[in-house]
Amino acid sequence: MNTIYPRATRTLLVLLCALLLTACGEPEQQAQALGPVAFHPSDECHVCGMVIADFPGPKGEAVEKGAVKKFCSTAEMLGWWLQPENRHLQVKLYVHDMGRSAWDKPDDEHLIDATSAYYVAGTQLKGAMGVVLASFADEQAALELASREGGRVLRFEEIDQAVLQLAADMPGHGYQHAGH
Ligand code: CU1
Repeated sequence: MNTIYPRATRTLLVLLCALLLTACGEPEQQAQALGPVAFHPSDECHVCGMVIADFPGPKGEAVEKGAVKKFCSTAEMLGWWLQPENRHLQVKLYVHDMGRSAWDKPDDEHLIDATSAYYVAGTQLKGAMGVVLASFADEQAALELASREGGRVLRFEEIDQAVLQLAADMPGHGYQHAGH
């Protein structure tokens, strides 16, 4: 029966439970608040230190609470992310949607969640450091680029060190990160 707790105490308990539930929901809300930030002309790549704006093609960024790391290419960001010491970080990864950007001037208005993007590898398009991975929000746009330029479409989960090392095997893409 309901005689164990007086009515006022029961009301308090209900309120307390509601508060606890709200508190549990908060970390997720904070993570979602880590939105993309615009690139500045003087921004340097977190990995190679080069000025990001000097290169064509999509860029990447890793946004965490109070810090943003920017990368000269999607491949550089993914290479950084694949390092075990970076995997535990609570970061949100963003890349340019090239379906809504000119290749030479990726538009910061169209930075998208890197984990749900489609990536085209193996085109002859020019990018910055590492293999060129053209990123798209829309699968159809990625498939169209792949059929036009050659290449294959990959999801975020399919990109590993082997994909990123393609750069070293292709003529004109001799760049390789030693020890990164
Ligand atoms: Cu770089």
